Amino acid sequence: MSFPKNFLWGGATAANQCEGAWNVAGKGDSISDHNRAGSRTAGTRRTFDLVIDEEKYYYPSHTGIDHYHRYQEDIALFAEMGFKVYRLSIAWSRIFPNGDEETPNESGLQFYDDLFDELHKYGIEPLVTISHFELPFQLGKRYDGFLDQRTIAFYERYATTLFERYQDKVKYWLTFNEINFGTLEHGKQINGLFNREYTETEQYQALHNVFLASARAVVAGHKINPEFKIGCMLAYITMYPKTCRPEDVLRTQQLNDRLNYFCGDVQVKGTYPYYMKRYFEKNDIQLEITEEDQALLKEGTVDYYTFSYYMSTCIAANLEDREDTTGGNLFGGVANEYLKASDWGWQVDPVGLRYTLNQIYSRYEVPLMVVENGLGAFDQVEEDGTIKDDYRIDYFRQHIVEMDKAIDDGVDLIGYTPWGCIDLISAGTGEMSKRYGFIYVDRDDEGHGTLNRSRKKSFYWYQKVIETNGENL
Ligand code: BGP
Repeated sequence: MSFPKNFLWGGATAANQCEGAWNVAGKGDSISDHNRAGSRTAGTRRTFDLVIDEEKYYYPSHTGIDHYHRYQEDIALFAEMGFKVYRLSIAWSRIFPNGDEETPNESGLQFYDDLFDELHKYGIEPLVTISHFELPFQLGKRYDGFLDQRTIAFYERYATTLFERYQDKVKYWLTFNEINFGTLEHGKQINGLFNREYTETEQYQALHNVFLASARAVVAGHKINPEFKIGCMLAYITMYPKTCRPEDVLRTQQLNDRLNYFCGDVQVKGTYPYYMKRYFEKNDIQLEITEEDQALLKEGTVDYYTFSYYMSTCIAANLEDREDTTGGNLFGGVANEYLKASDWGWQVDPVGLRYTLNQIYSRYEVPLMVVENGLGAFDQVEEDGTIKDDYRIDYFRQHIVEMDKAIDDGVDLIGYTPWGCIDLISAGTGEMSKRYGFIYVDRDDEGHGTLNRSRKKSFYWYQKVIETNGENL
């Protein structure tokens, strides 16, 4: 086994999918509180069907799994599994309820202070996503989110507030979750674009402002504490050519550049890559990128690279330019006949993880972390209360084997935080029944249930994995 001694084993969640307590202690509403997620399609379910509705609140983030009130119990369970690290996000609207206030909300800050203390009690290192799909709703409403440059300053104030407050409690930070979703037609809402129709120019301008916000945070964070490790986070959907026809291979390269590489290139290398400049020219996308912006991007490059990995997809030459993503895999593409899919159509590809780790590392040569990976599945509670999720154990075992091989290949992989280590609300479907956890939460899609926690079979399995540093799979 090649896992280094200090390898960061753990798990990951996001505030809006688990905390609940959506309007408690001064919290404002966020875009996730207005997100009508998850329309169903035959047999499978759609994901990231983000529709923001101004008037109504759809998303079950209101109660989540009530982690806000039960975090002590949950952290005790993480500790029992032996977590070295716990990836969580801070709800921006707990700290700045509308996003544009001058002073932060003290009770919001206090909540995370207590949570970090609880983690440190067990020697668990927090890994904090500063913004995970939950822009304060008013920033979208009043400013069109990141399309307005003022939002960059609001984000910087928010990030700086966190850095100052938690400088002795948090070392690992991520500026934005799955930042490359902002390149997708159906992903622009995460940057606060939901008031009207937006042009592609506006969409990329908003994303540019997100890059600037991230860079400003990196610069500010390093000033506050030079020990901080501040990273980027991308949704990486590995792409293979459908056939070895050169046209398919070329098309794969083009889409892979734009959807997988682009944001990482900006955040790790600090410059816009040539292929995007050409894409903008060809599509009449005119962005305002000043010399100052360019200098800032260079200065604010990240310390490490993290990504979510759930699936790979296949690309054929005749696919449209902006993908139709309503099929199984999130970035579109066609099915891979050699792989099986989850119940939600995501094609499971453990070997692809080794390939991906090598691909990313050869490009950047900075430390990598897999901060999301996992199998969304329907779990069955037996009469005696046990949950025998062998399918989940199989999934993780295969992925961990491939991570091990990637480390052996020479990749500097420093940690692994499986997604939804405790069952939570799915971002894509807005439901509970797409479960990822080692810990079961008694709650159904309609919001019924005791919210009691219980250990699945995979809980004990992962505990052994961590205890033996990946030896006992
Ligand atoms: C990622 C998001 C997470 C998480 C995960 C699983 O894209 O960063 O928030 O939800 O996907 O997706 P889903 O919940 O749709 O199964």
